[in-house]
Amino acid sequence: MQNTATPTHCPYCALQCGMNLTPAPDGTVEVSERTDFPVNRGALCGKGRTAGAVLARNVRLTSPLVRDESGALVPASWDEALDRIAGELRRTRAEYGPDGVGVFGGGGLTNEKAYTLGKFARVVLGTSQIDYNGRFCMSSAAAAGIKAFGLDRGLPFPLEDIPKTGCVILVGSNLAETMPPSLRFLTELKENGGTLVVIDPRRTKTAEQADLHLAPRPGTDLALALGLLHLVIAEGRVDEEYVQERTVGWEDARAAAMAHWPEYVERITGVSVPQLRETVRLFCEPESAMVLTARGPEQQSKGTDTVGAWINLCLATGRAGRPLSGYGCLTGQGNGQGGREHGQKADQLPGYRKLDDPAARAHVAEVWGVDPDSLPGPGRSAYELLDALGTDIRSLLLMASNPVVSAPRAAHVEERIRSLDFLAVCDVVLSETAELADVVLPVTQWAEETGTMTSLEGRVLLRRQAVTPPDGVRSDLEVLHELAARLGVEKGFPTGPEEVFEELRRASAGGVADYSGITYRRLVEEDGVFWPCPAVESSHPGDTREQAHPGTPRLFLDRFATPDGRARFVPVSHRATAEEPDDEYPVLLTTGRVVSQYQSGAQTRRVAELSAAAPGPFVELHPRLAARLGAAEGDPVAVVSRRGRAVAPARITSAIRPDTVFMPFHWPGEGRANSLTNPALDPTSRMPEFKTCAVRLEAVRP
Ligand SMILES: Nc1nc2c(c(=O)[nH]1)N[C@H]1C(S)=C(S)[C@@H](COP(=O)(O)OP(=O)(O)OC[C@H]3O[C@@H](n4cnc5c(=O)[nH]c(N)nc54)[C@H](O)[C@@H]3O)O[C@H]1N2
Ligand SMILES: Nc1nc2c(c(=O)[nH]1)N[C@H]1C(S)=C(S)[C@@H](COP(=O)(O)OP(=O)(O)OC[C@H]3O[C@@H](n4cnc5c(=O)[nH]c(N)nc54)[C@H](O)[C@@H]3O)O[C@H]1N2
Ligand code: SF4
Ligand SMILES: [Mo]
Repeated sequence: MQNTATPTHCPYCALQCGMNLTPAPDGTVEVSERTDFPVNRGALCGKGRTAGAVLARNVRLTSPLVRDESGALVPASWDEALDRIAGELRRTRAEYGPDGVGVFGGGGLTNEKAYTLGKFARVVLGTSQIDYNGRFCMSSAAAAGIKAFGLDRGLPFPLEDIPKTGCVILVGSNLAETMPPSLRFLTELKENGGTLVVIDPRRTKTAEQADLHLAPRPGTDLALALGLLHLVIAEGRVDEEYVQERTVGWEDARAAAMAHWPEYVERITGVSVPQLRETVRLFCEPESAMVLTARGPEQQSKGTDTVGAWINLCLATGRAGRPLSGYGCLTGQGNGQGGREHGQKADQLPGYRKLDDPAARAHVAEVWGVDPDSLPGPGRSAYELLDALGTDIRSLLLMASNPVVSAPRAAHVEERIRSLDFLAVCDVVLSETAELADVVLPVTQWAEETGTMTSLEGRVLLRRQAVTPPDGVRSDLEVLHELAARLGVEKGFPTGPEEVFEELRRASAGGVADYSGITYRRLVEEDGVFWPCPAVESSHPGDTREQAHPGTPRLFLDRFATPDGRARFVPVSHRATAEEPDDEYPVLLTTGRVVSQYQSGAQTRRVAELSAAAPGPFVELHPRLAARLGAAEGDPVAVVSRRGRAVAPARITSAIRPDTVFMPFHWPGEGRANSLTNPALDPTSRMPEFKTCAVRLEAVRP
């Protein structure tokens, strides 16, 4: 590698900030600002700035590890490790059939890896049992978007549109901590005279920026959105012409909203009627407005209906598919968007095709050179898959997730993982889940390899290699190539990312997420390309040049992606959370993130600067709750749910509702928030209810 700066993107979240990397003598990189990328214009959060630390040899894995007879994980050769995995997977398949082998992927994987993992599961293993951690992330918003618009892409417009709209309602997003450089778009919105409404049970750093902050009881966003729609109707603010021309299903949605009187909604949510009215006024008065949701309203057992209710509000007021208006979901992981488009999801084939659609199967099977009938059907969702480990699923190949920390009801999931006959994990560090594996493969990461990522804007980006990986490390693509060969499939698993992307282009062609017009060269020249981007042939006879489709930064301006081009209202009604507080468990627990840790913390807990800033878990609680408990700031507090118990120091603040406590989920061990969480699933998206469960608090005497 040359000693010059490589322009590329961050390893972490869906903002995919641009950054420049210069190789350092110790094998890491120096991260410097890259001002030309329009999303972050040089700004980075602390995680991005310190990302180079995870490349250090003493932090990352550099040798395969195999569990020996004494039960210890010991260094082994690549051949030994790969042979062991192939042998175990073959044995499981022989004994239990193809569905005895499971595959679990991640939204941090590049498009090339996610695509290849899905193909590997269906073509080499023949298993239907594949899903990924994105199920825990944005699946509810995705399901609601598909129902209403016929297509799911995080934001239907670029972030740069946000400052130009009239009002933004931000529902359950703490982007000041989860995507700090994006706060600029909200600051500019306000400078331009637009208003910001933030809906969060906590007065977060993001909520502090709001013109209006609503603090509903966790798990009541569905009722809240219905109450707002009721007021829109009652105040005569429905855009009748738009509803007539561009939507179907209004009458049923209208009737459902009319049953949600503002006073009733106030009782459910704790948000007062005047606040509801003020929200409607701020949202409806300007010419354009947006609703953006994140994990707050989505990670609920009614997340799909909840997002549907917010979309209904946008449709009734004519605020979707028009310039500077729309509904968007702030996707979370680096490739949370692309990771859900190319086939690592249980029900999906590349190009956002459905696995149970015969035409989709035929198209993809042709690209893959296999018989369509050989492709398995849809499998289980992420939590259901983890729950089946050790019973139906006997061996698991896991890539880019750390469910021992991040899955709901984690003690149970950990026990299921331990009960497997065989576990193989590909990771860059020895995560808590990798610690339980029979074989751990050390793979290249981010700056050590090239691949494409699709950001929350639907912008496909090229993340470029900047340093040479350490000896002893191979890429996920090489791993899948080697395993395929050992399992008898010699062809179809190339190791070069661009070669994989070329195949992905063909596999996605004609699908909803069509990448066929995108090339690596374009990605470099154009700062990314927004999908759909079909390959357009020249219309001039005799001219064989491919005429480039410009990509699609803004969706739905002419029509929605439904067969008739109209958006669909979904009739939804309020319902309770899966676990309402009672005498035994009287308090609500909600969970989420802090700025200096990422996800299960596998990467960021290994970065000294980040661990100093956010050294461990805590329980955020209101002074009134703390007083009742007799807990002072920093005292250990036990939080107990029907699933388990976690202990962490109290952080006392009046910024949270008195009926709710909050815990970040970045840590394993005693303070693991997911020891408590409820795996109740949304019936459509199969999203677990990370954002509410009933708990009780106990003082812990030292
Ligand atoms: N620092 C950091 N940044 C990250 C990540 C990280 O782990 N750390 N992860 C990335 C990923 S994968 C994701 S998905 C995104 C997530 O990004 P966000 O969705 O912004 O993150 P969360 O903290 O999970 O939840 C957001 C807010 O929802 C609120 N909330 C809780 N319950 C409810 C509720 O019932 N209703 C409403 N309206 N709000 C509620 C919480 O108080 C919290 O402030 O962040 C990405 N960026
Ligand atoms: N209580 C609670 N739990 C939650 C949430 C919540 O809000 N509350 N949020 C949920 C959400 S939104 C998400 S997205 C999940 C995320 O939770 P996880 O799925 O656990 O995600 P990460 O911690 O990012 O784990 C990624 C792992 O992959 C490794 N890795 C990174 N890059 C690569 C690569 O290229 N190849 C391979 N093979 N490995 C790689 C990392 O080192 C790390 O060990 O957590 C969910 N869990
Ligand atoms: S906001 Fe996200 S993409 Fe940007 S530097 Fe931070 S972690 Fe990286
Ligand atoms: Mo996520």
